[in-house]
Amino acid sequence: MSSRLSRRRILRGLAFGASTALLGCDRVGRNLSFRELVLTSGERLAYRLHRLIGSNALAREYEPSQLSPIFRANGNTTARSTDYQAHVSEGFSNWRLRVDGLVKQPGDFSLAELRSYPARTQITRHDCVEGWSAIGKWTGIPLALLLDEVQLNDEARYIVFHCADDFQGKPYYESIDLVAAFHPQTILAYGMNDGDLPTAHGAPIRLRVERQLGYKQAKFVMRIEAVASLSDIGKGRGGYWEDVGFYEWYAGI
Ligand SMILES: Nc1nc2c(c(=O)[nH]1)N[C@H]1C(S)=C(S)[C@@H](COP(=O)(O)O)O[C@H]1N2
Ligand SMILES: [Mo]
Repeated sequence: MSSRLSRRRILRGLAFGASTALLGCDRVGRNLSFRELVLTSGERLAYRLHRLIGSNALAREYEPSQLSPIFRANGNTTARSTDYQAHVSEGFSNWRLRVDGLVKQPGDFSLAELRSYPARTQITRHDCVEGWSAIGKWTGIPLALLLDEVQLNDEARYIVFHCADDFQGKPYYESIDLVAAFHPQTILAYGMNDGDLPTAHGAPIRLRVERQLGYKQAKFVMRIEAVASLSDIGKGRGGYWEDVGFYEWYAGI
């Protein structure tokens, strides 16, 4: 991330924070310790500022009239694995979301079960680091509801999203801290623009973590894992692109 972008993020973080009361929460407060992460100095500063002054700030939401007529699909637009292709042909009726790791009640959730929870719908702008944005409408289950269901252990610090797709055999994955995980706009979306989430956009579910960049919005999520440290996953940097060394783990906007 260029220092210019980092500075811009910090300024935006300050603007957010100025209008936001400091909200304390024991669970997410613990997450302020990020010493095990290898962050660049600009990233570290942006992370600290966002976390200290704007933890619960909401991303801007838009009106239906502002929806982008075309929302492009980016990165992988399907997963090649035979497992995933079978789920597509079965309409995801036999698909289950595995939720495990540092949780008291690991579980497997069908799409129907995920849809049975109170849903949240939000119209937000997706910003890809490659330089394009689009406004879309997302409907899904707040991640906080699911995490409350499986009950995190005290040691849990990050939530990892394991995806069905890969690049040259390396699976796509992403991770967020607990502040982002329990943020009210963080949802597992099964709906987009009033329809089912299309395959190209990550069916059956994709993460929406609205205050971060596009590559954090994991598509084709198959398994959610609560962990104490990111170091044992992939190359230990918290995501596919982070491991490649292209993008930073903390992608606050
Ligand atoms: N599983 C998976 N998730 C992914 C990607 C991907 O290739 N695979 N690409 C990321 C990137 S870089 C962006 S910009 C968005 C694109 O989401 P969209 O296809 O809905 O536009 O998904 C993100 N999540
Ligand atoms: Mo992206």
